[in-house]
Amino acid sequence: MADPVYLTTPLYYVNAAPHIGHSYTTVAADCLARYHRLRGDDVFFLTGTDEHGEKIAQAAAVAGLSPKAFADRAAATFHALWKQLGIEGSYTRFIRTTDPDHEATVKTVLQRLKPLLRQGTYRFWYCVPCETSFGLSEIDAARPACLNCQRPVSQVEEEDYFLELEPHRAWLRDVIEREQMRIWPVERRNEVLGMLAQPLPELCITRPRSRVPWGIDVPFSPDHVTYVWFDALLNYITALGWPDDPRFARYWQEAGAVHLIGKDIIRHHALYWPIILRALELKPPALIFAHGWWKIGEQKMSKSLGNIVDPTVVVGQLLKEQPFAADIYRYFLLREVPFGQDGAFSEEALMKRLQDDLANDLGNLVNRTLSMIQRYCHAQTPRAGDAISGVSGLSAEIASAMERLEFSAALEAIMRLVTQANQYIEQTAPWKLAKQPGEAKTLQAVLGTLAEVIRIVAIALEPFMPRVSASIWAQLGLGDAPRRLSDLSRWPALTAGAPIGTPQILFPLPRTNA
Ligand code: ME8
Repeated sequence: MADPVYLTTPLYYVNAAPHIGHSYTTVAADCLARYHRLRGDDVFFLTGTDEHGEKIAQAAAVAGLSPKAFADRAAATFHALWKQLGIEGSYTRFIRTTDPDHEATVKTVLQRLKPLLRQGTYRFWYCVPCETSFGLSEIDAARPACLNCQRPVSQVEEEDYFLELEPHRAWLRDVIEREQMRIWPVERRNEVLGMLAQPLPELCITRPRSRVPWGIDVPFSPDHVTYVWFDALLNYITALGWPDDPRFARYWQEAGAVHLIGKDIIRHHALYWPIILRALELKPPALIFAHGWWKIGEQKMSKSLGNIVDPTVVVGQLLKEQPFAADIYRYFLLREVPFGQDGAFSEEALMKRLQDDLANDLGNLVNRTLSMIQRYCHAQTPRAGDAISGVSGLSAEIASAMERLEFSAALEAIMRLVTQANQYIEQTAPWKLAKQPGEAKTLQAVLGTLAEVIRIVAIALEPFMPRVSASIWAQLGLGDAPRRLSDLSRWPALTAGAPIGTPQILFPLPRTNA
């Protein structure tokens, strides 16, 4: 039976349209989900939207809509983007925190945890854009600014319910140190261990309805709604039908959750979340990967800062001449910056990847090979000769990179094989062989070898560029045959004599006179 895998993205706030940062986490999660499926694993891939809280209520008021109507519209924007990027249909569920099953889960959890909660007065600084509170002593009252985003914070005093975190500090440190809950990359793990070196303040998990009316009801207090972060984190178990659905046992307990997030929300995922789970007698996630930030200049790209690049503009306008625009964008995101580090987005960097890696290397390899098979082999797959040197290690290299979520390293390995195959074309010069009647067999073997390399590249690229992969597959004449990771190390695998499909230019570039 296939191994279960549970992968999640954050639930994005619906206060504004998604930008590159949001697409980054979801593209990465989709890539990982597709990789596991290619391996034959049984994947539950979850994404969705976070729809309660002050900042959504404020944004809805500005738009002149009810919070729910506003959230409906925003959730549709996320759906549309995932469709454009080839992700719709890959996720198992798109959860919204306003979904009835989620609201029911939150209320059940609150009832269960009630004996652990303390009611009291809460005085704090609050940053609405970050939906995050800070202790009174944490912020300089003379210049009250958010520790996260540096925007103004306001002081609040109210009656709320609290969950104690401090009694959990010792075991949580232990669980992280023993790698029972892995935090990657190591800089983020160290950051969390640093947080755990200090006493942990209580977590306030409610808001007075009088101040924040847009939230999930607290079943034992009509005057309160649930704090948006407490609500949102629970989505990860709602989606699996906690507590009784067999999917919960399979994907949470057996597989162990893999949460992909940005480093901005590491505290919520690596401190609050495992503690809430422990209070419910559930095990912590298996892995939290907190990737870096896409920046514009020195600043984090952020909806509330307004310095965003819209993925639909990149795909729909910058790359509008490209038949595989979304895949080019996916390739850029995953290849340009090692997962875990910060990166800068620029149009020049995107275009350079398109020109160098994709058009000149990958596109050229596929098109030259298939055109030559058409011309010299009656459009029939020739029998391959020996594999070129880069083939044998590829499968292990990809496995080891993907195990560590090093997407850029996996792509680098694939593109190295592409470069080698192009060099092989130059060395063997099939167009010369074609002019020498005595070399007909060699010509067939060379083109057969290249066809096998392209087959391997198409499989390996599936998680990263699913539509390009499908096109190469069709051009090889492989139609509906499944792509499987285990076939990466088969040589040869193509049926000699079978017809190829119609060659198509993958990445057409305008001709330059240079
Ligand atoms: O925090 N670079 O939602 P959010 C890279 N609702 N990734 C970025 C990014 C950037 N500049 N900006 C955003 C929330 N992201 C909560 C989450 S989860 C139960 C609740 C990505 O809309 C990254 O994944 O602010 C980051 O963690 C997430 O979007 C924050 O999205």
